[in-house]
Amino acid sequence: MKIGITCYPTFGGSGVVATELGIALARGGDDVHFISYAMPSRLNILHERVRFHEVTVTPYPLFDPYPPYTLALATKMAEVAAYEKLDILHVHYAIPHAISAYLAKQILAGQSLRFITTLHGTDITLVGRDESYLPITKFGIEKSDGVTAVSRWLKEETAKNFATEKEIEVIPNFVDPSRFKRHDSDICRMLGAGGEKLICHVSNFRPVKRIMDVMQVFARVARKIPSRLIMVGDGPDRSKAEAFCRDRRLRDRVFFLGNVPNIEELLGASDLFLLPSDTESFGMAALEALASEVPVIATSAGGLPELIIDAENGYLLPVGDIDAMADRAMEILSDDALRKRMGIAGRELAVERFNVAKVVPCYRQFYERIISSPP
Ligand code: GMT
Repeated sequence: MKIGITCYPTFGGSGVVATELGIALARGGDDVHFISYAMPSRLNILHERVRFHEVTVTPYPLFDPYPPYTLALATKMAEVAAYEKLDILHVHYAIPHAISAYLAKQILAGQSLRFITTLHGTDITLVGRDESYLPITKFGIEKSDGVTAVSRWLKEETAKNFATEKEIEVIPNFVDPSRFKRHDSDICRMLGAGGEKLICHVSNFRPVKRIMDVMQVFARVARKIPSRLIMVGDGPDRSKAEAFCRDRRLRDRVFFLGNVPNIEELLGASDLFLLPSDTESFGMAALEALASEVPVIATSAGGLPELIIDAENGYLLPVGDIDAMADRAMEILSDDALRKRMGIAGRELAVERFNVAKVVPCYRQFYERIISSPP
């Protein structure tokens, strides 16, 4: 099959899922064409069946300060679909990708290009709900030939927020358990954490991730348990969190590593993962932690209960309940047997339910169904 994939090329979850999906499809024998404004950050392999097509927005004085990326993307999608004879176009994150795909389909009226939109989270729960984008997001969803959501919760939110009856297939995010596993890495030594416990957080540091809760939890834990915190990612709340560490004299215990590419080594050496988000449609980084045998403490928000089973592979707590999170963190970090038992349970769930080998064929079957359905 010849598949076009459009995503945000940054370190965000939707870009990660889209890239891993494309790589897995190419390894399975499909031709995959990524179409975006930059090479996706996780596209760090050379594969004969993977191509990247860069979207450039030609500058023109009248376009300042709003160059029409959506239109340039639609044009590139139509061009790639026509010349590469794409069977299907799969866009990740509804805004503006579903609209560009819809336009590309109109441009290629004779070729009957089908497109699928995968909803990831904030395209539905935050930005897509904003009045300024709601009608266009709903339009993009309803005009898609197929729609998938990464969790049952996100499917329900979409139907509710957009008052739509569009059929939505739930295909969860996935992980490669041969890559995300316990790692004998030098990372603890590098961070100077001899016998100390390692706590990890990975995100884009946006307000929805509540990274100040991560700081508050760690400040409480560090008082009682020799431990260090690794903060992976970058974003608007980083400065505030760094200032907190300076004020609390935690600078030598908290490491802001930025957007590091190979997070599997960091996760695989961690003892605990924290994800205190306000809302989370799925929680890709939490799944990668589970696969790495790391217990997760998260909020009982959004789709997180679909992968974190309270008291089995971690703990689920109310949003903002920092004291309870700190108590549970100390419980796990001070009881090696509990930490290991939870770690093993997390990996089992990741391998059984969210294995790349199980989930990617679901996408492929969905493509086949959409391609063979009447226009
Ligand atoms: O909003 C973000 O944090 C980034 C966003 C994205 O689309 O890049 O992440 C969303 O998609 C991920 C992949 O499906 C999910 O694992 C995240 O839970 C989801 N984020 C939120 O719902 C906040």
